[in-house]
Amino acid sequence: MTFTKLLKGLIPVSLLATLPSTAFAAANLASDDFVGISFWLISMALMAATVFFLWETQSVDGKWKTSLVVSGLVTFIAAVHYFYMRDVWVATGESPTVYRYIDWLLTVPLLMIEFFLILRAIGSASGGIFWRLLIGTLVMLVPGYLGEAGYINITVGFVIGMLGWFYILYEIFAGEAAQMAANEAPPAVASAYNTMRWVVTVGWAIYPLGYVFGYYVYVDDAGNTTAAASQALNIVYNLADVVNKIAFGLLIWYAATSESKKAVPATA
Ligand SMILES: *C/C=C(C)/C=C/C=C(C)/C=C/C1=C(C)CCCC1(C)C
Repeated sequence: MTFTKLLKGLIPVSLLATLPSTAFAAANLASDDFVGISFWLISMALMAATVFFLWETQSVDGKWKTSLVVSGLVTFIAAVHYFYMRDVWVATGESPTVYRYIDWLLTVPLLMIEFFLILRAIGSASGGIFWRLLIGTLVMLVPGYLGEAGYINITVGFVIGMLGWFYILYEIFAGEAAQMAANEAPPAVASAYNTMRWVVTVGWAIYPLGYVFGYYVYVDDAGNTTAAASQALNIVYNLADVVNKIAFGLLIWYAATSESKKAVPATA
C-alpha cells in the first residue's frame, strides 16, 4: 500500500473520530425505546455508509470522485446529527425539529447537487441546472422551517415549501436536467438518474406528509403534535433517511463504478 493510499484511508477514519461523545445515550437507552433504537441503528448505518463512499472514491475515475465525496458528506453530516438527536431523545423523550432542519439545510442541497454532478461527469451540464436545484431546495426548506418555528403561518410555510419541491421535480423530470439525462446519459447513468428522481418524488414525500400529520391530523386540543404521533413520525423519518441518503448515495456509486469500469484502459 502506497503512502497516498494509506493517507486516503486515514481521512474517513479521522473524520469519524471527531464525532460527538454519546455517553448519556449509551448509559440510558431502554430496550423498549424503539425511537431511540432507530436513532441508534441509523446513526451506525450512516457512519458505515460514510466510510464506504469515501473509501470507494479510490476505485472510480477522477470525474466521478466528487459525486462520491458528496454522498459521503451527506451521510457524515447526517450521522453527526443522529448522534445528537439520539442523545437528546434518550435524555428528554423529545426530538426538537430544529435538528432535522439544520441537517436538511446542509444535506438536501448537497443531494440535489448530485444531479448536477452526475450530469457534469457525462457531459457539460450548465450552471443553470446547479442554481435552479439549489434555489429550489432553499425555497422548499426555509419557509417550512419558518412555519414550524412559528415565524410565519404554518399553512403559508407549507404551501411555499411545496412549490419549492414541485420546482425541483419539474427540473429533474422535464427541465434542462431531464433533457440532458435523456439525450446524453449512458445506460447505467440514465437508470441511476431515473431512480434518483423517483427517490426525490416518493422518498421525499414522507417529510411533507409528516408535516401534515404532525400539524393538522394528530394534534391535541392545544394544537401540539400528540406524543404517540411524534414517536411514529421520528421512526418514519429515520427510515426515510436510509432511502433518501444511503440508498440515494448507492445509486450514484452504481453509476460511478459502472462508468469507471467501462473506461478504456490508459496506454502505458
Ligand atoms: C436527508 C433529508 C432529506 C432528503 C429531507 C428532505 C426534506 C423535505 C423533502 C422536506 C419537504 C417539505 C416540503 C415539501 C413542504 C414544507 C415542509 C417540508 C420542509 C417538510
